[in-house]
Amino acid sequence: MGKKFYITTPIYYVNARPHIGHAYTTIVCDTIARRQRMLGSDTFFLTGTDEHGQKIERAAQEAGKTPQQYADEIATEFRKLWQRMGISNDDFIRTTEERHKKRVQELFRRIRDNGYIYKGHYTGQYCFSDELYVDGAKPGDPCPLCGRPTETVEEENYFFKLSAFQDKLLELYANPDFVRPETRRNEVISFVRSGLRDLSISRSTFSWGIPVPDDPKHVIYVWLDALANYITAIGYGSTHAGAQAAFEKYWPADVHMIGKEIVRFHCVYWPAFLLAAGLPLPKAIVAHGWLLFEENKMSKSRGNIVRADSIIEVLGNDALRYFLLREVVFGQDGSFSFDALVQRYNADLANGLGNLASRTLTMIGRYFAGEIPTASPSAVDNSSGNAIAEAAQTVISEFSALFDQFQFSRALEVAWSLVGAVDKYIVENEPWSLGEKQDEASRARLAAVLYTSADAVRIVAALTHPVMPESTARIWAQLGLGDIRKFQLSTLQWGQLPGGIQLGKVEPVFPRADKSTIERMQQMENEGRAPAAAPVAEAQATSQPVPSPAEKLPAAASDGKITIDDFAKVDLRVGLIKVAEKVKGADKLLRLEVDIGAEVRQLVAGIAEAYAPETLVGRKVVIVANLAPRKLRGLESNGMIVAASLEGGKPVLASFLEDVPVGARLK
Ligand code: ME8
Repeated sequence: MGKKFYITTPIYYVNARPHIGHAYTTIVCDTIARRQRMLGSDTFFLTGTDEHGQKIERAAQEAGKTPQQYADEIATEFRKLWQRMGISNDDFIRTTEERHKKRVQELFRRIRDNGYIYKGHYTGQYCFSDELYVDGAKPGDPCPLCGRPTETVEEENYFFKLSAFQDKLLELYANPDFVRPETRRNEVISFVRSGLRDLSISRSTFSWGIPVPDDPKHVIYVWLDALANYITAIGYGSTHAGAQAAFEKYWPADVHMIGKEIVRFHCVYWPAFLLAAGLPLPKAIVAHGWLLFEENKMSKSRGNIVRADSIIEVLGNDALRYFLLREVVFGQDGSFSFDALVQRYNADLANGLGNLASRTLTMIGRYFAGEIPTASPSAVDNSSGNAIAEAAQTVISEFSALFDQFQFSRALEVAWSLVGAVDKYIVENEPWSLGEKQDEASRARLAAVLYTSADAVRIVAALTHPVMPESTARIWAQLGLGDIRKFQLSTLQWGQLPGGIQLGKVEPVFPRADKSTIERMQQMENEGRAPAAAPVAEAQATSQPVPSPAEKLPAAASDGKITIDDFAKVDLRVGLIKVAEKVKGADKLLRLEVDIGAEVRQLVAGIAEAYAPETLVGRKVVIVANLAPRKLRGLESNGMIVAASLEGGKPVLASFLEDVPVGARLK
């Protein structure tokens, strides 16, 4: 094994279900981890959930659950989503696990024994959303991170001597790689230069946390608890020899990947805690920007969330991964929209790499009986082919340099320049015309053209395997190269494609998406529908190539006409809304009682963001009355309310201009 490489995501709060903002960080880390594994590094990739603190305690209370029940449910959602998305994390740490709690107490003891903790009294402002002490603020002042009003906290606390580390921290930031990108580094430097006050690191007015050693009336400040996950998960503070060895091997982390809003905790508090404990510091803290939806940061509190489920079910994991890495300039904020996703998918994947792979392989099938033609020196001796070979070598080195500088979008752009160059090369050399001719020179040129195209496809697949693990594995297998996971990326160079090998079964990897693709994703979003089983993660475990969910597209999108009998199966009725109320803990859902003539039905509808409950009572709507019942948030929903779905997923209820009797059938 080569050098070790340890990378972490933030551990996500369990006050809300995962959305594609969380998926973004996790995908970025997964991609980096996969590349490191391909380069032969002994890689450890950690993610997990942050489960203590007042914010979680309050969210659980609102949901009518104990904090542990609540945390168990949401942590399971995160874990399952990462499995469905094929995320290759080596561990998943939960801060409510015993191993974590004991080791955090050990860290607290060590910092205290080193003289950096003292008891004091805190009166000041606190932001419960960010779990942040806001120094120098007055009652009612907003939180500097999220803008919500702070609350006054007055209690006996343990304090951490953060002020003792000001100079040491500033020395650390002199290393330009420690905090990235530059803008974040400057932000941190100016924050620390403006002066550091000691930090309260315990709370005594609630109990959902890890008890302070020897003083269990206090619980440890949730950020000290959470940040420590990066060392507890790999064995810090354990008495087991194996765990200790893992800690020795993997710590310090090579990259802590975070969103830009938690820079202060990671770049100021975390290194100070480690310095106080006498532990080595992480090598780099890398902060990315936010995914925006409709111009705002995607977040639960704003209610402008898109989940990964609908996208991965309809277009597949790789489409989401490619889109996020290609479309968002890493470090900056980036907008998400279904339109942009589908456009990128079609342009770069369906029409780009997918089309190049399938036309190249289909022609090898047709003209060389599915055997990669041998590229004899005379055959490749044509100048445009040589230009492709040279371009490919340059792409390999540029892609690698850009990728290792976290410039994923540029790296992919560079890789796609090769796809574009080969497309052009194919058009110029017209292999389909060469294929019609039988003379030796034409056959040799045809062999050279198809070999050149196939080797370029191989190179793009190898480079982008960390980004699109499933589809590139399929392309690799179609090229007859076997299991891509066995390929050592550091050896990649032009011309390694062995002539004479037999192609695997050639199938399209990225079928074109059409208008209905967006509608289907939006519809799933609106319904807040949990995805069906987990076909992708399960299929991955087998040795068979994974059929991409996108392959289902043509069937669903085929001109798909139904007969009048099919339509007659849908029982559409006029309903009168009698009761409408919000569903606790679900931003999008309303519970409705709807009179459909013969009976009053309970329905759960994803329309809470578009309609206030009180505006719905007395309104006539259209109901699908014969849908099988299903449960949403524990409530049985008997039927579906019909609505138009607008851009961004906003529902608009179907209604009538004339008066219609309740229970009337629509046909
Ligand atoms: O902050 N765009 O957890 P959290 C991009 N528990 N990334 C986003 C995003 C968006 N719109 N929304 C969330 C916490 N993220 C703490 C961390 S670490 C010791 C403790 C990603 O659930 C991004 O990585 O609020 C961000 O930093 C993280 O989720 C915040 O997750």
